[in-house]
Amino acid sequence: MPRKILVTNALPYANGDIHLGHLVGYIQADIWVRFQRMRGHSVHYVCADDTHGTPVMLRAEKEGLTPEQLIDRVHGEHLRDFTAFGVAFDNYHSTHSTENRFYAEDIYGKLRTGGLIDTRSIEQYYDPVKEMFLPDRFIKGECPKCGAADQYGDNCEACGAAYAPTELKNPYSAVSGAKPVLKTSEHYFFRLSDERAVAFLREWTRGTNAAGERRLQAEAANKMKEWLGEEGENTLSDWDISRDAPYFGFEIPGAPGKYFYVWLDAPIGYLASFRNLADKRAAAGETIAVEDYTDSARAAAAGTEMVHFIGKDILYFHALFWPAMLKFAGYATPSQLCVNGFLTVDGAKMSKSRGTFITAHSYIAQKLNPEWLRYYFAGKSNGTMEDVDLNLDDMIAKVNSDLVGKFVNIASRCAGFIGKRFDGRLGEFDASFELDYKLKWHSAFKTIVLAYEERDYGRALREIMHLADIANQYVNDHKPWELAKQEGQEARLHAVCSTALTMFRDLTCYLKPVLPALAFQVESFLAIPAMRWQEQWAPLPNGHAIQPYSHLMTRVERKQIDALLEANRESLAPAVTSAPVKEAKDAKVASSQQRHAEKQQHATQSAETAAAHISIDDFTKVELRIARIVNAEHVDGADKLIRLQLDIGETDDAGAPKPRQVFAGIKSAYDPASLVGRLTVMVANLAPRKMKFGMSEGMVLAASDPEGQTAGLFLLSPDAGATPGMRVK
Ligand code: B3M
Ligand code: ZN
Repeated sequence: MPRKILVTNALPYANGDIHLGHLVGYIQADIWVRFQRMRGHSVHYVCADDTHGTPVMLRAEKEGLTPEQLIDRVHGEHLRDFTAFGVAFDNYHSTHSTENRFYAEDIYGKLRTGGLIDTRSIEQYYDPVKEMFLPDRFIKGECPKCGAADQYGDNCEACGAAYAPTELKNPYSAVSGAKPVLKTSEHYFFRLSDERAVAFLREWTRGTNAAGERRLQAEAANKMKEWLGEEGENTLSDWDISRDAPYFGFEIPGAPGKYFYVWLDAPIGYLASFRNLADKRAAAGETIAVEDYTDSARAAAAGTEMVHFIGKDILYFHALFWPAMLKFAGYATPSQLCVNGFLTVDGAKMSKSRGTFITAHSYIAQKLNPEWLRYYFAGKSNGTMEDVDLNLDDMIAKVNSDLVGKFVNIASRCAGFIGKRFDGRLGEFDASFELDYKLKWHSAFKTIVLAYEERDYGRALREIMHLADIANQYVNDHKPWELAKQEGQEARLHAVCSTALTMFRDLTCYLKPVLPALAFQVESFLAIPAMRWQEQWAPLPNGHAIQPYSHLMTRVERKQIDALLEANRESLAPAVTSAPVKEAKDAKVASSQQRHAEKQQHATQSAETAAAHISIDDFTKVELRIARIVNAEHVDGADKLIRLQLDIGETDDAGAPKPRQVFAGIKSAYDPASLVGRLTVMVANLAPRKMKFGMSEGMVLAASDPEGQTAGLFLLSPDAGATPGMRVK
């Protein structure tokens, strides 16, 4: 029975760029959606921008835009970035939409009728200059615990303490700089502490999805236990769902001047985007029965599922408020939450000064292949809430060895013969290998399906690469390049290449959820329809005509990654914004922007006094590697240079070693013959330089006295044990 699944990704907030940290969760969801579809299930995949709230309102004001203008622009940018990374939503909508207003009012109205909305007076900080209540993040002051200056109203970044904004010493408004005053106002609350809500959440936590998988990952279920407390206990508090004007959002019906808090209507945006999708499809003559997914009774009858992919920082909203809101408004509740961890880069938090706060757009602008990242993130996903580390050297190694070295290599070694020798037509699958391969394919199939289903993509890829090893072994054993030279081996050559290409097709099919663009290219190269996952294996048919092979994927070079980091490195100079910045009303009070600029200035000054030193970041920009000198020769017409060929472990697309050529000014000290075979250290990421005698692709390191080589020149060598390609740091 095909499953009917509505899949969502968390809605990115409309005041910032999409970065690689976001992409972890989006890529995970997109892979899952593609996998389910290839299995024949029906999936609707929707997302939207999360547009309401104070940050959007203030950001728009700073940029001299209306909130609507800002969110329009950001919507375009976000959609552009997702599309570039192959994250293919069926609909990318907005929470600032008529559909969202409808659902927000409907859900709120039903909760109110059900006795789950309360009003209460609360005291809150108010900015008398800006005439607005201040959210915690917009109040700053000295930490009540450690005294650190400029800390936010909810927690201290210096000592980690959490507190209420009213506990801050010398508080000031981060919006105007004014001293905030306490003011009372009436707020609306969702009564999450109601016994019905608590009982429902306890039961909901224990559920499973239609494939029998637990609704919550183990870590998420544990968090729920912590939040819900022991059976019979009630540890939940009511949730404040209103904000006072001025606020960018939806006004609460019957409550002038009161707005729904952004987090109330944010998840409702899932439903709004879905409804909007259905309306668009209806205009094209296709029906999506929205209520089969949103109405609790109808969803139960239709057996539909609603699966949310989210980051671990927003679990609380999705596991407590959201299901309870839906439940008590008569809506279908989520079938499953798929929660991902945070992204670290090279083992550390993403950092603007290191250039590891990498925006999706910069990655595309630097012309890096988005499928490199999809592959790497997939390999690091195991279906848990653990953080994912993007280790840049590891990513280069994985992509180059798995995708280029193992996978693409199969096609590039065999396709040419089919074109040149057999008029582009395939022959028989190798009969002596068929039974063996079929068994391997079948056992891989089972593992891979299960791994994808559980979002343990790392396991799926390991199994796929195992199958790629089998295919490469087959090609290595039968050596088509040798068969091609031998008399009377035509039929054998034909079978070997055709067999390899069928295996290549199988691998592509398994990789397709992760690498959709590459799979699409392969489908046109092999001249086959869009691949699906079939339980039955059959080879590409004898006589089938394929297209000429053209290059499928290039290797990642470290210098591309370095350029990416460089493009994302925030300079220490005060940031120049092109957008107009409004003057603070009271010029004597430093606005948060000014404070920010001041901080930056301090940083610049200290960077200047330290000019005699470089930072570790500067040093790590230099990519030093162990190199083996595989050839050395005199250069005709050059009296100082020796032409070196240096092996640093790099290979060409066919897997053959590909040494670098470097011209080194060491002729006065070395006889070329004495250099061959020895190890030294090279700078591997120096921009290639065109010299009179050819390209020089790096530099070797040698010591000399400062005056002028009176004492000679001394090439560096590593201690025994170092091997070509090792990084020197
Ligand atoms: N916009 C996440 C954030 O900006 C939030 C997600 C909403 S999902 C309904 O931190
Ligand atoms: Zn502190």
